[in-house]
Amino acid sequence: MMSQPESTKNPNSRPPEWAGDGKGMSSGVMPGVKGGHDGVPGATLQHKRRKRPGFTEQQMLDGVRAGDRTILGRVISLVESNADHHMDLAQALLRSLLPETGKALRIGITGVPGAGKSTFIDAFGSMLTAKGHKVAVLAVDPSSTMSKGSILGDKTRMETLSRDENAFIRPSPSGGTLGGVNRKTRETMLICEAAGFDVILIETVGVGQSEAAVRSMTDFFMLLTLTGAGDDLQGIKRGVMENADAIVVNKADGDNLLKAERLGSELGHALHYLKTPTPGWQPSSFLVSALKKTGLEELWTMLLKFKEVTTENGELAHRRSQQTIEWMMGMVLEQVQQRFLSQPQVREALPGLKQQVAAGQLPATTAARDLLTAADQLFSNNNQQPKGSS
Ligand SMILES: Nc1nc2c(ncn2[C@@H]2O[C@H](COP(=O)(O)OP(=O)(O)OP(=O)(O)O)[C@@H](O)[C@H]2O)c(=O)[nH]1
Ligand SMILES: [Mg+2]
Repeated sequence: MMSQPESTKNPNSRPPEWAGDGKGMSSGVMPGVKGGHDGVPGATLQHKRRKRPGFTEQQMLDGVRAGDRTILGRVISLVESNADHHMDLAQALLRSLLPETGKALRIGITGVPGAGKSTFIDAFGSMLTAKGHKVAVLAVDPSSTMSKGSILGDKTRMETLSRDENAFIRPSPSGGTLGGVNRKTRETMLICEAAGFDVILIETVGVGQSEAAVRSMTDFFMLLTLTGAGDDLQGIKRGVMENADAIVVNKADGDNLLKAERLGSELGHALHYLKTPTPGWQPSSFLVSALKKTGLEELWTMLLKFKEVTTENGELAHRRSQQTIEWMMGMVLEQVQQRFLSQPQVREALPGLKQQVAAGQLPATTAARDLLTAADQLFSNNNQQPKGSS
């Protein structure tokens, strides 16, 4: 990150506390306006601003390990930051904490808006904390950057859990790209595990890409569904069903109970004819009411069974190592793509080549080769042509 030239810096500003010596900060914090607020004279602030204490790396490590919520929040903010010096520190912390990660059961929850995911997580999470578990709730919702309202923004829907000291709720990071949100959520999950949370619930909206992201970071993937609103058997995409380790029909209460029971048995039947996402595990359907808190115990019993079966047959360990490798490769490929597309030669040549390809004047393969040749310096080492590039 570029630091601002000294001459343009406001002499009255200082780096924020958490920035250490402030190197690399492009802006500073201005002292408050005396005797007024927002330029309104006399409207003095009643309360004193509490200074955020700075923590050393060791204090942060100890704090996370001890489950200190303030420090946990601070470390997650570092993980979520896009500033290079925060990223370096976050990576150092993660590296030290890595041996303490991996102990939680990681559960992904998807479903259309209004399926009752937040209500369900509130009820299910509260049941688990009552059993002595520590529950972390995270979200993957790339749209939250645009709409400003995260799916977890409505903490009112998780009223019980948000007041529970054995629960920790973190809304979806505003990371811009799905890749950014993806990395931040994964690393937040690891930090939460090091802090002793043994159940991680990750909520996502029922759209392809973020669903796939959550599937790729969890042990168990649960589809929460409901009757009506076109979300019956035909309404559920086969691909989503084939990804689910269980399908949970929510709102099985009141007038809706009979319909829910019918859908539940249809789904249970259908699941037997579909590909299963986890070798050695047969997905089935469940009925719950997040509102009336019914069916939740059965669900937990099933999740424990899943853990037992996949630990025994090695699938859990295999899935996790595959996920981590794919994640690493994903990050590399994303960077390579970004660097390639930002090469001046590529940026210069691309519009013209696209036009010619669209107009049918140039074969796509030729254009692709021309483009790669234009950017060869990106891949070459000491001007050596990479193998197979001709
Ligand atoms: N009858 C009944 N209503 C429920 C149940 N669970 C949730 N609801 C209601 O369904 C509505 C949507 O619930 P949410 O928990 O916000 O649903 P969501 O899936 O998190 O929705 P988004 O965050 O918008 O994707 C709310 O009005 C809830 O009160 C249930 O088990 N039974
Ligand atoms: Mg919600």
